[in-house]
Amino acid sequence: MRAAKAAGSSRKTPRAKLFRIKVISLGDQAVGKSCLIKRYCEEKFVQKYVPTIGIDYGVKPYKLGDYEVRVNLWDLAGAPDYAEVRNEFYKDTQGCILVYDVTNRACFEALEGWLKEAQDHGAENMVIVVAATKADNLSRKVTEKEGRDWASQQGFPFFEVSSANGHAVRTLFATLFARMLATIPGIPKDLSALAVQMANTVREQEDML
Ligand SMILES: Nc1nc2c(ncn2[C@@H]2O[C@H](COP(=O)(O)OP(=O)(O)O)[C@@H](O)[C@H]2O)c(=O)[nH]1
Ligand SMILES: [Mg+2]
Repeated sequence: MRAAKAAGSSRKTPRAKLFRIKVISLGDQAVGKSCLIKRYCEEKFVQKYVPTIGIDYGVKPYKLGDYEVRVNLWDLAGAPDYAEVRNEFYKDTQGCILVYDVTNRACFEALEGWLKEAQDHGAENMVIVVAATKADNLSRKVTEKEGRDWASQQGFPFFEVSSANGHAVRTLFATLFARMLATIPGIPKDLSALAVQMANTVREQEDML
């Protein structure tokens, strides 16, 4: 009796089944890649620009039903001299955020080049979304329609976001993760269904703000 009780009390609740997914961000320097990751992972925003040297990294675990999904986010330095570092970090990547800043036309035009680089590194295996950052800033040089049209020509979801006030950041990530979990081999069907549900809930919550 006592033995059975001891055995029972030492039994831990079963661990959530863990899945790791990897996301990278691509885009010109200073478009707001690190801030987007920081906003999502830490719910923080820093005004001061600290250029990424090589790599910036964020991790965000979240629970979906009986599963835990651990997202590893890599902000790859935009400077061309970091090409070697970027090559290494394309490996095993299942998701990619193409980032431009709505206040800077050149970085919007640079998206083609970034997409080409991603394609050269196996983008056919990646889920890609487009993030138009700094939507809070009034000195805009790229209209929402231009961004949306470009993304839809490529077949990518599009989000205007602000890391400064958090606008649409959670929706972007939840949508990206739902798409990734629907395509990564070996992901259980119920987990991908939960991710879609979560993306819909987050979108509804953010739409109401
Ligand atoms: N107003 C505004 N500024 C932003 C936003 N996101 C980033 N920034 C600013 O843009 C600069 C570059 O951001 P950072 O994330 O380091 O760019 P990265 O080089 O692409 O990683 C920083 O000074 C940020 O404070 C945003 O959503 N709104
Ligand atoms: Mg950075």
